[in-house]
Amino acid sequence: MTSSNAAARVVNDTIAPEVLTATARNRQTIELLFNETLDVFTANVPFFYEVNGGTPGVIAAELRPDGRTVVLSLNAELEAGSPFTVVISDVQDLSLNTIAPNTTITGTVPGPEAQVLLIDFGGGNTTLNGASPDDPINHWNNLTTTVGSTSDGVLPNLVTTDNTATAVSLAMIERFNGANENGTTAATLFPVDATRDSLYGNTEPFNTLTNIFPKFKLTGLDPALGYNLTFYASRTGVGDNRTTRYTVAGAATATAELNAANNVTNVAQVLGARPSETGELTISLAPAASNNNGNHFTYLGVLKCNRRSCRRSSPPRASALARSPSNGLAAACSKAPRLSRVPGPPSTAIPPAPPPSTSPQTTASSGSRSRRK
Ligand SMILES: [Ca+2]
Ligand SMILES: [Ca+2]
Ligand SMILES: [Ca+2]
Repeated sequence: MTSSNAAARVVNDTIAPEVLTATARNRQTIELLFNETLDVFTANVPFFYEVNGGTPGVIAAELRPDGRTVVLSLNAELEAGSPFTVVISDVQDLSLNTIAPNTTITGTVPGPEAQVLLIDFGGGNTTLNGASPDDPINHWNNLTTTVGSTSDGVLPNLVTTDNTATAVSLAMIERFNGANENGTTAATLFPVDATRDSLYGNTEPFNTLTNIFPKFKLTGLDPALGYNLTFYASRTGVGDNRTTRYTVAGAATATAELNAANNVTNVAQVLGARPSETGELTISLAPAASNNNGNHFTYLGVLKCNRRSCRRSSPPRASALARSPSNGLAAACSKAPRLSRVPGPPSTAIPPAPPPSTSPQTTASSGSRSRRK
């Protein structure tokens, strides 16, 4: 090979691949992350992986498009909350270096408290258990206009990301106006069918409706636990500010804000929200003070709800309270971990916004403030 052979993609790789992490996506699916691109023919051999000494069995191994992640499918469920071990042999990198024999890595199966709910708010592009950029095996709940444009509709028994039915339901209190399909298709936080659409509210008249302040509640929650709520919304192709303030009311009240205008990567979060004594969290949308849209549109495209352990025997320390004096929910469950994977402003940094103006503001001064939602 000469120095002009710049097209050569693999140059003298003599280092064997290594496994970095093992993550149980649900009780029958383990994801292995390797430190380099693997040879697909060896990576996809189920026989090269052994979980917990062979029980449950590995019935499929699939290298994902990133070339470094292998998804193992098991023939039985792992025990929730328990550690597991994967032993790997004979898997090779692109230069056919073989992983060290009996390479072992461990992980922990999510416990029953690590319940995760994903809700896609929007129109007809519902999110199923299909391809997604972040995790292809998540199961979703879809709130479309059929329920979301009513003030008494219920989406019962939400399923977790591993498709376990729960006692948690979503009950509408005040309707959304309708669905908007103009969200981003470039986000990687959630599947395209979740980010491209949203349900919206408005204050000035739109679609013959005025002062639409959407409001709903999650019921069937555990009053003893804390919940991390992540809000996402995207509305592309606009030049104004369309910030929504999400208010979460349970044992206490907290708010978070997100500007949907041209948003791709940002989220808003309320961490450690404690439900009411009856197990409910009520979530309401209103335009934030910074929202200067002519209709004061508000949006919700995705809601992610992580149930977290919240030890009542460990009351929040004074220092934690002092850091977030305006956020009773976060302070009430200071043990709740942050969702460090996603960017966006933490809710505890956002001061409460003033109540929204329900009267029409001055006439839109620019044609760019279109009458389109
Ligand atoms: Ca290598
Ligand atoms: Ca959707
Ligand atoms: Ca959506």
